[in-house]
Amino acid sequence: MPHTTPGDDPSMDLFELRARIEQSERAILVGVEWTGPEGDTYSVQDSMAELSALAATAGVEVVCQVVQRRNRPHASTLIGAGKVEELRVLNEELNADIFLFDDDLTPGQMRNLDKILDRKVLDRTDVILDIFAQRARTKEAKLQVELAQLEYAIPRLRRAWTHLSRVGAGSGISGGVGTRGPGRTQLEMDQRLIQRRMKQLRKDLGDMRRQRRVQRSGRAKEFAASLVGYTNAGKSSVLNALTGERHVATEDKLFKTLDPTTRRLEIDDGRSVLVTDTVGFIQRLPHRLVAAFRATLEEVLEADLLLHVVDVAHANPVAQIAAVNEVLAELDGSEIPTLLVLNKVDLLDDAEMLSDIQAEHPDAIAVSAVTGEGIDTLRDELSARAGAGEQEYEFRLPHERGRLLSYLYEHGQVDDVDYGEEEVTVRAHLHPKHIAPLRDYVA
Ligand SMILES: Nc1nc2c(ncn2[C@@H]2O[C@H](COP(=O)(O)OP(=O)(O)OP(=O)(O)O)[C@@H](O)[C@H]2O)c(=O)[nH]1
Ligand SMILES: [Mg+2]
Repeated sequence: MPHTTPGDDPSMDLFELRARIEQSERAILVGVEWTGPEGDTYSVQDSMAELSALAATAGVEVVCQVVQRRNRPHASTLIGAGKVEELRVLNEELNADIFLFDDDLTPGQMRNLDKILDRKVLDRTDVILDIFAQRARTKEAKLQVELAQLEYAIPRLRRAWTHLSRVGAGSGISGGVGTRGPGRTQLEMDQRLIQRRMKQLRKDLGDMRRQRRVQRSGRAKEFAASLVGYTNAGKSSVLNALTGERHVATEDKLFKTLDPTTRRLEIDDGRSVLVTDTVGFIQRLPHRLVAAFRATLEEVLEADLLLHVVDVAHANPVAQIAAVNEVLAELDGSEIPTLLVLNKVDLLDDAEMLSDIQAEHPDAIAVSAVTGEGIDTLRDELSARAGAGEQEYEFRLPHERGRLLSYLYEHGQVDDVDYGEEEVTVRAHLHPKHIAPLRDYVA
């Protein structure tokens, strides 16, 4: 389904566009620079820049950013009481609609901040869930988002109630950030009903997953690669560059892609690989979201090879690589062979960062999905990996077993076919794992 944004759809009603702009909410972002013994791999500046991008993606205008240094969270308000009061006074002037915290807040902290600040208080997870709710297109993605929202909402139910009575549940755009998506309308039910709904969602998702597994097992086992990586790293762009088509929508926004898309890539005569593009990762990806999207992601992780796409033009690609590896570990995907794809090299002024990463990962391939640089090398590497472990065979197939020849075309690379009187002689490269139906015909 095509995705459109107000900026790129010329047919969009100007009226509607203006209405959206007028309704866009204004937020004050609040971050904490943790100075405790653990520190943070992600600097507070990077994290706030990312929160700002998340806010923009959710359609929220950032009016101001406030950072406090602390060595541990304040139990009841995360930041100190003096800072909270400072925020309240600041907002008498700015009159923002939302306080958006970069750190996740406990239900208690949210309630307390809510009361003192008298504005909508949201955290990072709220915004990520909101973006997912806005972007979910397929039935499965919608159910997964709803499940994640409900799980996140349950302990916060009382707070949600007061908000919903203020803004009107499920009213789409008018409810504003943090109130969108099916999950929010469900909040009007009592906790028991929500539990029942969650049970149903888990069952429906389980059914969908089983159904897809059946479909998958019927399919030929082709070499499969999955694109993984930080959100906005350029995964969809790399898929488009590899296939030479613009199948997958790309945008300079976070979490553009939610649903997996698979394309067959013909690499050289006969051999093809399946490449799947999917949802991106982010530092501190909400655990509940990972849990809800586990089904989607598990399928992605059944790949023979992961193409881990990295935006080398980003301020801190090394931290992003680490964040992705963390999520992969959480999903038990660390064991899958991985090829690092260093993308956006066209944006680099100095190659120092690139050579640092390459020193650490000598197999990494530098590419630009925009200029096409390095894409052929990536395709060759895919071809080599897909062919790795194949052996050369000669088969003598009886004429009536023509199906086996199709099987060979599908699973291996056919190098030569000679139609004799008695039989067909075929020379082919094939992985031994596909040899079973052909074993009797090896020459
Ligand atoms: N200059 C440059 N821009 C790129 C390159 N690859 C991707 N981009 C841009 O980066 C932005 C994100 O690209 P996407 O392909 O949507 O990234 P993604 O990883 O699929 O992002 P999500 O689906 O949101 O996780 C888009 O604006 C792309 O045009 C590249 O090699 N060079
Ligand atoms: Mg994408």
